[in-house]
Amino acid sequence: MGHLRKDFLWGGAVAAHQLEGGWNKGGKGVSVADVMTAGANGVPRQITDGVIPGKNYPNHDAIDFYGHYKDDVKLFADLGLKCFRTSIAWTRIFPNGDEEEPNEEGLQFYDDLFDELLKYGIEPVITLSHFEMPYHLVTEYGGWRNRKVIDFFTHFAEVVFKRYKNKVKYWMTFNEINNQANTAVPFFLFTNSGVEVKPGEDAEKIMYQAAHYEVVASALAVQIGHKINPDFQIGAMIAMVPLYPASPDPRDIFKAERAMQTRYWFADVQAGGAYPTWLTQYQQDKGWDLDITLADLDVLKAGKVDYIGFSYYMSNAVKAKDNEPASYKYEENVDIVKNPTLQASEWGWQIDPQGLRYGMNWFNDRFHLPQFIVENGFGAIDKIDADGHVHDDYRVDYLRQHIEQMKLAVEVDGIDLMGYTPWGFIDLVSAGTGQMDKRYGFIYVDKNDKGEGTLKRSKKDSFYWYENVIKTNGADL
Ligand code: BGP
Repeated sequence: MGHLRKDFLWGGAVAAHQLEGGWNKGGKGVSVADVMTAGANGVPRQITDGVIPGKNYPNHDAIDFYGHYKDDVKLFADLGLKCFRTSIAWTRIFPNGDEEEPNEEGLQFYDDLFDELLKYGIEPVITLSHFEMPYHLVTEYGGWRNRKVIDFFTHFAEVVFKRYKNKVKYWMTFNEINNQANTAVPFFLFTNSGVEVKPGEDAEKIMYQAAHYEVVASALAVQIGHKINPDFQIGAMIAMVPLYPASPDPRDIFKAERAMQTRYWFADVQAGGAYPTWLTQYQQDKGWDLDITLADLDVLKAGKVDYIGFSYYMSNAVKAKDNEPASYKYEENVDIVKNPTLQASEWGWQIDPQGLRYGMNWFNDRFHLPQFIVENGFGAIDKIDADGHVHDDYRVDYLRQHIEQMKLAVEVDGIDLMGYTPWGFIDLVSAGTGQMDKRYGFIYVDKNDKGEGTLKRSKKDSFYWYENVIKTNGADL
């Protein structure tokens, strides 16, 4: 029977634009996150072309971690965190993205933050681009539609790898790079790639081109990073949402297979170093003249990641259409059906702890690499009770059940797992809704959807529970 590593990285995860605020402080430029409005009552977030007076731009101030990081890191130390996953805001380092020289004030901010973490023995785990890139690269270059952005990104990567080579060991390139596989939701392409699809354009083709440049950039970053410090561990970051067949009908089973292939080819490329045959064939059959060169394919082979980082929140089920085309093309907005065996959160995210073990086995059998669960958690509307505290037993239940499955994957299935960092362990702006009140935290932050509140931090019940989980290395759940 296997067991959790002795130095298992129990931690917490956040992303720069969802908690830092200070969107125009310290020389920072405008990022794609800064031009997105908050959604409300089922209305999705809007992608704007700038800052519209009177609109709610929740990422501008977020929870002002930029101004509170010292006190916050002290709280993280109280919680007992072994690691802290955040991202570097690309726009703090290169405000426009295409400069030669970095912004020293931005570099200094992360130096100070990493020093503060290391002071308490908390290891930084850093994502280079978490749903974020300079907005200037969108307006001037079309975001990741443009091959030039590979150079801008690798320059950014090289600068931060060099600067923090003695402070940061664990890195990831692009957050949830595979979310953009769902081209029916414009939000994903914009946050992943800084791409806006114009009427009449083929979103799918554009996605495959942009994603190709990103995987090439990611593979180059892996090579650059290893040269700067051979001890770096540089991972992929994949959103794992297992897609089950809706029934035992072989057509549903093949549909689910194609759905998994469509969502996870990014892992084939980043961890396996090559495109899967079905996709190369599909792209050829479409007659797309994609800019994918032989030299790029060599880069992909030479820049395989060291580990699979992934998020896990839910699973889905898919059903074949009556007249499936030979391609069995998977379209998320059409092919997903409700799984009657599962309950869902208020946002329709189906709760499936065992799906975590399934996803881990799926990755393990394909790539034989260490894994790192870098997001997992339960978004809910918390209520402050009469005693002034949040009693979030529902959150503890969710996490306990998922950690149990994670342990089975390690102990029974023999999977090598580096760590576990629950998402949004301090309340922050939701990426999907842009709201504050979809909360994941163990630490409550006094701020509501309208932007009102004192920003005061306080401990929820889940804080004390997780503190004990870490203390007992997961023995006491
Ligand atoms: C992942 C993202 C995070 C995050 C989380 C929860 O997709 O990597 O940035 O926010 O999901 O999603 P949401 O905030 O929409 O509830």
